Amino acid sequence: MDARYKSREIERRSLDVDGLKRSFLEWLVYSVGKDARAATRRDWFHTVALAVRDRLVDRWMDTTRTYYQQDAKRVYYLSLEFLIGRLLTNSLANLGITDQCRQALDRIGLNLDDVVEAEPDAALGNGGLGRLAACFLDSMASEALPGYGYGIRYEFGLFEQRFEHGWQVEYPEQWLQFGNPWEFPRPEVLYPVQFYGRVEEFRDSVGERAYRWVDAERVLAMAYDTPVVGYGGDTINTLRLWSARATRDFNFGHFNDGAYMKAVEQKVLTENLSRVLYPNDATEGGKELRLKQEYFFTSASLQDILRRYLQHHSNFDSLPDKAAIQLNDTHPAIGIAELMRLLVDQHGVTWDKAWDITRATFSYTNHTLLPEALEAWPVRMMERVLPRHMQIIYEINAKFLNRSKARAAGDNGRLSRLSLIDERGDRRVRMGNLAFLGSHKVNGVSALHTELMKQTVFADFHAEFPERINNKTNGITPRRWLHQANQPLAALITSRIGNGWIKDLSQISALAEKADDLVFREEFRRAKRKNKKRLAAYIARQTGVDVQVDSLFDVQVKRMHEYKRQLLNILQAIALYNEMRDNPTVSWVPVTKIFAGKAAPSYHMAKLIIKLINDVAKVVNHDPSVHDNLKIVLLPNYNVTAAEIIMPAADLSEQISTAGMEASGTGNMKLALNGALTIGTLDGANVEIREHVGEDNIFIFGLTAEEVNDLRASGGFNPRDVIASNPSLKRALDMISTGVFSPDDPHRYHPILQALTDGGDHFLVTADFSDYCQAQQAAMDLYRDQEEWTRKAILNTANMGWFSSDRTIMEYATEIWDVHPVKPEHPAETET
Ligand code: Z15
Repeated sequence: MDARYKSREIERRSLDVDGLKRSFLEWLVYSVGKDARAATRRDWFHTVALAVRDRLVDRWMDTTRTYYQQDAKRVYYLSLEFLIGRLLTNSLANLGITDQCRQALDRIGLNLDDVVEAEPDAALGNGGLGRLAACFLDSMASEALPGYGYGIRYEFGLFEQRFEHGWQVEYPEQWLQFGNPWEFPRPEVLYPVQFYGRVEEFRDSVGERAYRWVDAERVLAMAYDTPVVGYGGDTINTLRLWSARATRDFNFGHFNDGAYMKAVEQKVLTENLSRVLYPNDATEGGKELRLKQEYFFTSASLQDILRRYLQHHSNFDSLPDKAAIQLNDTHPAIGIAELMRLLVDQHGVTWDKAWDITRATFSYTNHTLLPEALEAWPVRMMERVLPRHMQIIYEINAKFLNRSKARAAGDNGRLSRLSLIDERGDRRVRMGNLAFLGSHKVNGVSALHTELMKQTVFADFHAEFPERINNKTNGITPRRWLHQANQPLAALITSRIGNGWIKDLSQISALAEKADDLVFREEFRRAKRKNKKRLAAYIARQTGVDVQVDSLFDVQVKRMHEYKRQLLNILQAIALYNEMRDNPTVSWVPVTKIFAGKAAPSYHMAKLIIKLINDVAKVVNHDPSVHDNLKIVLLPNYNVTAAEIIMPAADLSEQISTAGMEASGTGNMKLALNGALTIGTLDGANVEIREHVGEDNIFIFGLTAEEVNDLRASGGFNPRDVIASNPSLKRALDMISTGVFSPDDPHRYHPILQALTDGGDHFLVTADFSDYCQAQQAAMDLYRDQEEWTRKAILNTANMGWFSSDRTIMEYATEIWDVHPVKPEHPAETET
């Protein structure tokens, strides 16, 4: 044991069962302040979390100190979202003390699984983009990379979704209500962030033109740190989240009677900045508060990064050698103008030098091609909220456009597309263009998406900077998504190939040869069945629907979005329902259709699709004529915690977006890694999943991205013709339009039918319907042959190693960031 441990009265570091047990009892009494008889499940969760936290603090400080002492190059991952979920299971597993903790709790008469259930799900993100950031944190720590996450400590995470009469209703997610044992408030780490005001021009000491931002409003950003435990517990990195605080003027101000209440009101308004996460996934609202959130956390993070850099350096020349800053989408792209402002206005660096440093420091990840998701802030708003940044953006733009090849070629169309300002209509700042121009590398998140970036949104920039765009196919952490979430399968895998796969997922390919082993197949099926039983119990608890464990679990879990085409899935469900009723004597493969996902509160079409799924489910689930061969469930409040139950239990993974529209997808990876077969279009990372798992082990259907593009370009698609020529589609749509699923309001689904017909079926639901139904039929047919199905499922798990976020993060580290693993140094540890 560490020599440091012994000198302490309380064993805050002991990793054995007795030490843990003593710690729990100490913490319960002296920190939670409860007697064991009075303690609730939540009290025990706080107790255990605090005791576990003790066991990582030393190594956390060792990690931070080592980075500091070695002046290591750090990478800073700036993200408006970190969808981290619960941390207790994760901390225990990565520290390697799950079993000890379970036993220690046993001895107190408690069950670890119950304690785990008392932790709120930290939902500081919407969907894929936020979860990717969380997987990257895990991988950076596990690969010993000096990586920091920077974001916002939202008081309210993503809303809680409930269904009332089948409609989505949103409730506030109060994850901090009972305190957060994982965070360390840092009231001394405080930076001012300004808004509004105006810019004054003046002459500096050598007579040069210079600018200062005056009369601005000030907010303080206060840091909260959360340790990020790498696998094995050696590296423990930091996630630093900012919370808005009113300036100290308030605390020290003295007010006459009227002014006091006004000042308090002002304080509350100021602190609203970090109150709530915007609930839109891949759509942009253009709200001023959102712009302020983006600038708030970006500015605080950059000030913190520069402060850390200046501990070892006296000028900024080597900033790019010591700091890599990754922009997770354009949300922190204002950081490019902010770093220019800090360097030029605050630190007296010349413009050209500052620009070289900025570009060499930043890189940018694009996550979508959807036009509605591309941020473009009105110039009038930006001028008001961030007047100095608007000037800087104009300056960057003028210098760039002056030198661009497009100008040389006299190509004004191209020049206007390259501009940072969209001059059409109300003038807007194109944040994607700013991010591209201010970065040395720009990446897409799957091979297909990266190619489409080159051909579409960034075609002109790609011509101008042909080396800048690169691909980094997304990945997922095998720790959370297999080792922790799927313990039956994880144990089975380890029993055959050892546990090296947890750290190096490429090793999982050794399972491929077990696909032909009948005993292994049987055990693989048994693990899946166990997970399905757990999900069935969860479904029963959440929805009251009883599902057959041995039915085909057909799963579509993701944000509700038209391009993801939950509508295609539910239409196929209606068609299958009709077939089952028409042919009651056929022996059908029992199918359970499982949906889950939130719709943005203002996305009416997505909310209507939720209601449709719930309405169809009600009819189908109560119809005795299908003999329980079809069940449909829409689980409420999909989040990371629900995903951890769902992913391991799926047989079939629905990845059915309109080709060309899903940048990557990552749920597709979680499901395939857990042994689900994919039914999907050639979109996003599905293309690469097919290459890895093999085309015989995946159900691909539908138009390709190129075909979608051609079809839309030719304008030669009439959904009415397609519907007329497909009786089962026509029947399904007629049932919806005649109110079979909504007898109380037969016209309820008119907007959906409208979109599929007169609306031109933008997402090509009708165009892909028939091919999709055939692929579904192939899946059901295969499911009858459990041996063959299991063989393919095993090959999916075995061939998904490449999709580890460890692989992704090491590609970023070597090809974009130039950061290297740094092993934490532990001061004088002696064995006893
Ligand atoms: C988001 O979750 C994604 C893209 C966005 O532009 C925004 Cl604002 C949110 C998703 C993509 O839709 C998904 O395909 C991708 O896998 C994920 O980001 C991570 O790259």
